[in-house]
Amino acid sequence: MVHNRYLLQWVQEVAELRQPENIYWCNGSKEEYHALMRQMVEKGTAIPLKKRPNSFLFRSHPSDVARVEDRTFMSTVSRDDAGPTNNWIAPNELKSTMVNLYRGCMRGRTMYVLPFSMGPLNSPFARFGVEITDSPYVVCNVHIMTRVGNKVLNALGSSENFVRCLHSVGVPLSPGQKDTAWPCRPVEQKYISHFPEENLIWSYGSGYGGNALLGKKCFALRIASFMARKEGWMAEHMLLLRLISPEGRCYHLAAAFPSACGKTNLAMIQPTIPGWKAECLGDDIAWMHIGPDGRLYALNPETGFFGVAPGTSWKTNPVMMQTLWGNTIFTNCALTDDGDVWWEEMTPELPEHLIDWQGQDWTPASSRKAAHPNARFTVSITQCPALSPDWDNPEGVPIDIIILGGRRTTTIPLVFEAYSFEHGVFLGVTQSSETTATLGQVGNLRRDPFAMLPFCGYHMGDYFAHWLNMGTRLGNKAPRIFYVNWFRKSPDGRWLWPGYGENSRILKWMCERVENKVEAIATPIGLMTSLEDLDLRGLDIPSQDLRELLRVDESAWRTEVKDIERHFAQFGDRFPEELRKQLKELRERLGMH
Ligand code: GTP
Ligand code: SPV
Ligand code: MN
Repeated sequence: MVHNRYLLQWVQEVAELRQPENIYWCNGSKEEYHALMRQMVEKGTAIPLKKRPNSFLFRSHPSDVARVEDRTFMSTVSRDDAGPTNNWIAPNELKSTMVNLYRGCMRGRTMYVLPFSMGPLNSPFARFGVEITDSPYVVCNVHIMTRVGNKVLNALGSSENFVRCLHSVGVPLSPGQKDTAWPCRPVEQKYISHFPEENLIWSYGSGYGGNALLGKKCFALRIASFMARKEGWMAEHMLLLRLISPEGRCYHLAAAFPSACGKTNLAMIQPTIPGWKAECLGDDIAWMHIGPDGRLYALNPETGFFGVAPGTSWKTNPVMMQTLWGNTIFTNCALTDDGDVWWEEMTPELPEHLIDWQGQDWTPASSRKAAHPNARFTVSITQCPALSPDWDNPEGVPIDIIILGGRRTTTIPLVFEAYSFEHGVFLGVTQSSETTATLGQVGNLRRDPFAMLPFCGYHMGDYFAHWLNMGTRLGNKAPRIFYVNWFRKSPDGRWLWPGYGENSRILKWMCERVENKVEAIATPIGLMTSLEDLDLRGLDIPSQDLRELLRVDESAWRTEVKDIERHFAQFGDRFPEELRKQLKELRERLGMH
């Protein structure tokens, strides 16, 4: 029995408008998960994989394969509060549009009510939500990605303090009508709407990833970043990692890279340098608070990985390959003839025959990809063999190092360090990346401040000020800030840096900087390492590539400055003066006057 009257009343209101055939309160049990999966197998929407225990393949509709940023809205009462980087519609107008879409949208379907917690239930930093959805696929995914069910309901008690997360695929069924394998609306009819002033999310028309698993980007980043600013903490698009030196010293790292730029891979790094070990704490989201000792503590509010499949292999990410042994949901991967999944670069050799992500025959002669480039797996973090014992520590872990980065084929060196926390914020504000399949268009340069461009729940100028303010509060206990770029290419298109496990060499340099064990070289863009101070033992890279990786291309940087000035111009009078000062200093160091 549910006693929370706020929840009961909301569920009743939602059901009145949306007219589901029945209402199912999720208890969060394994049995519930299996029963829903069984139903989806019977319907033909889930394909059981013979080769992986308790694992299933789903194929989405070809129009519903990734987050839809153009259809994502931050609906604050005042337009200015959403800022220049968010799509905005006035709450009244957006709600009236969506009420019309929602009317009767669950006819012929079950409405699932799924209480969940972002963060460990015993953590003072946990925040609760309830997702109402008509997609059993979403329920199963949220089961893996968060803490769900009765235990959350009990912890919530009679409190009104939960984020209302409403989701519908938007495809009612008339009596006797057969459902499609992946019901959804066409792109221009999808809405991923946030009402941060009301702790409310309304999602319509998509069943995929961040559009539909509302605890993730919608709540744990957009709504949470809004809460965090008000309450004095941070919700960031960051992986969390513990690095252990040969002497046994632990370092905690948080890294913000844009979507599909290597967070999951770095979170699971297997250091190639002798004696160093790594433990995974999280791969996508970090909630950070200032602890009683004045340091910055971070926790991962999720319990699962929703990771990019293509590119994951025994060579690049063996820890993830082990994690995926079973109990995994695969979406938009290819199916092998013996009943396993496959995706591009998973194996050195191409399979002779596959069923591709759209259900068509595929052979190496086919000119198209077998898996969708944004094909993903959903798997519990507890299956990760490199999981840190502190992954669900209710207080989080103290952060020593913040890493920023992105995918840049030119200009940005392999690694450099910020001169100060304020300079680090400047680096975050100017963070940039070439776009990937997560966004449809591949290869365009975009500024993605702190990898939060699509996820900041309020005016980005205020967000930058909040970062600076956190730095002031942290003072000399603030983490050190570094910038990395694993993605440099030669003019003929080769990766200049081997990446993956070899990135541990760069992380080691960062730890040595924290310990003041190595000097750094002052350059116009920041503090850099000499070649001698990088541990490159056992690595076979042409020295000219190494020099290129660490070169500050001043003329390219002067062009970069012009782009940064255009970027700054959009934020208007909420833009912190400190950042203009940082830009001025960069110009001066580059000899621009
Ligand atoms: P989201 O889940 O979308 O937030 O992505 P993510 O940031 O977790 O990225 P992920 O780790 O899944 O990596 C995305 C792509 O980058 C994959 O194809 C990886 O193989 C590739 N990648 C990751 N790390 C490296 C690296 O060090 N070097 C190179 N060259 N590629 C990398
Ligand atoms: C991302 O795009 O950053 C993801 C995938 O992690 S999704 O959850 O779909 O947003
Ligand atoms: Mn992500």
